[in-house]
Amino acid sequence: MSNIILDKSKHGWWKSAVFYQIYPKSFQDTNADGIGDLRGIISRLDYLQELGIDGIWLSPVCQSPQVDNGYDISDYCAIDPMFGSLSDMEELIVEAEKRGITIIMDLVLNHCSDQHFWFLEALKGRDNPYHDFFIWRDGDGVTPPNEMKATFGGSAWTYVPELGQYYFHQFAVEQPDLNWDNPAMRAELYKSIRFWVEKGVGGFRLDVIDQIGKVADQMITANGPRLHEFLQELSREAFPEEGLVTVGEAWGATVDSAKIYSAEDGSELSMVFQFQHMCLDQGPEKWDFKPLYLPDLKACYKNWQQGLHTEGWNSLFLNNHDLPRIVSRWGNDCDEHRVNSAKMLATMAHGMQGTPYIYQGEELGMTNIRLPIEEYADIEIQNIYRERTAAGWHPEDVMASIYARGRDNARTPMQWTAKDGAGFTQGKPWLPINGNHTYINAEAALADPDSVFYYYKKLIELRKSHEVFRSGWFELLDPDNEKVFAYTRDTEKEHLLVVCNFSGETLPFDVPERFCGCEMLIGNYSDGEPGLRPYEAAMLYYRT
Ligand code: TEU
Ligand code: CA
Repeated sequence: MSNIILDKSKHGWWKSAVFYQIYPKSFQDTNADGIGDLRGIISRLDYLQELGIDGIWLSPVCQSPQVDNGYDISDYCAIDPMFGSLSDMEELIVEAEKRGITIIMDLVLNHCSDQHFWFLEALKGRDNPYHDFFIWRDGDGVTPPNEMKATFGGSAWTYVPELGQYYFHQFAVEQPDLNWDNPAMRAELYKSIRFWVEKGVGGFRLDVIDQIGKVADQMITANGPRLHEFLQELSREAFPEEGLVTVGEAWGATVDSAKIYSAEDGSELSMVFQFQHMCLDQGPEKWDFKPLYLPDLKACYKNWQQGLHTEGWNSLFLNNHDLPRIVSRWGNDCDEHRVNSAKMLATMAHGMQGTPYIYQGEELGMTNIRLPIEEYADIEIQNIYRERTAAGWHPEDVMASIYARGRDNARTPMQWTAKDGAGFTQGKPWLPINGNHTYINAEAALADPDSVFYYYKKLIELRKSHEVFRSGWFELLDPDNEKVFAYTRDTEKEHLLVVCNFSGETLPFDVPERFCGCEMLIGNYSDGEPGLRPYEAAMLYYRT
């Protein structure tokens, strides 16, 4: 079956699309330096076309000292030489387009790198024109302006003795926050966005976009008072084209604010990444994790599915480069259940309303990894290990948190083959490759008609050929059931039932009468036995 190619000039085309996230450092290396690169992505476009995706969200490839793997940009209009050249990027855009794939770049607009020309200038003096591109407060180097903490540990204020001032940073010390209250700064950002639009980029993912309106003095990070004003200006100045797709990362989004972000008039963004479902199995901090209570997840989805229906647009994701692998988190990554639980989770997510995002390796059922602390590369992991052990935590407990929640779980190299280097590199990979690449890899998946890969391919095809996925109304069945997640989607003409067993047990399940005996669109067990077997998932469908 050849892929259905969407008309991408029209507002809203993304409602029928499925995107795929590439974390370039870990996708495909072509020059044996152990780091993925743009030519590597070009060489794998046929694979992505086979999967059937419409667009690639490419994590940052701009010039960067790589303190936070490219989320610390030192030049918004240059490609980091580690990834290749500007002409490689241009070739990627053209080659992807030939295969019906749009490139979506990652914009990091809340902060930049401390090596950016703007910051280097800002350090030269209070009168420098770039000084006000950042957020400064006078101080003595002993007591920071307030108690705010940075996400990657320590105070959110770092002192510069030469200036007698602190600068504000919500993330690492090397990621100074940009001052959005300065219109000259905003205008510079818009210019660099236009640079990429003119190169043919089809859209953007906007890093921590809900934090650009921060008010450092009032300790406000997300959802600042000028946030929506800034977003509307950004949209007017940088994204005037109808067909550009924009997705904002917004940990602080609620159903109500998502309606504003994704308003149908296109005044802000196409959609947001909201994280309420991703926070259900953690304590007040992400490192303090607890088991998922399935009724909470179901209630959360119900709230979003019904809340945004016809009033906004959501994204659907279970993984990204900051999150642990979903099959290890909510599925079961032991050999017996890995494949079925990976398919079950995909069924749950892809049956809903919104635009699905698949994170590299998710379509293979890639799993979490456990490494000794010194082998982790992530700045967040290293910092939390240092902070918690210094505060008296037992190292084993800290490691347990890192195994469960650490970002490097998602960042180990893509597993292409069973060979040494996993077909990812011929050199030494920048982060260890998961040992299970000997049997979890793309080559094996492509040779097995029952693989997780082909299951995702089919889910993508179904979304494109059945309107109900795009517009059907969501109803939750059996909300208190702790092991089964079942819901329906209905349009006037089309009716869909999605059933997912989140447990390793065989359970009874009564198919609602109207779905009895109707077509099974997809399922992870091939025969039609009654009852729900371990991690069984199915979609039943009829038309009226
Ligand atoms: O992440 C935003 C964010 O707050 C968290 O996901 C963060 O990465 C961390 O896991 C919280 O514990 C975005 C990017 O996706 C992330 O990779 C960057 O490190 C971060 O912004 C800073 O740019
Ligand atoms: Ca390389």
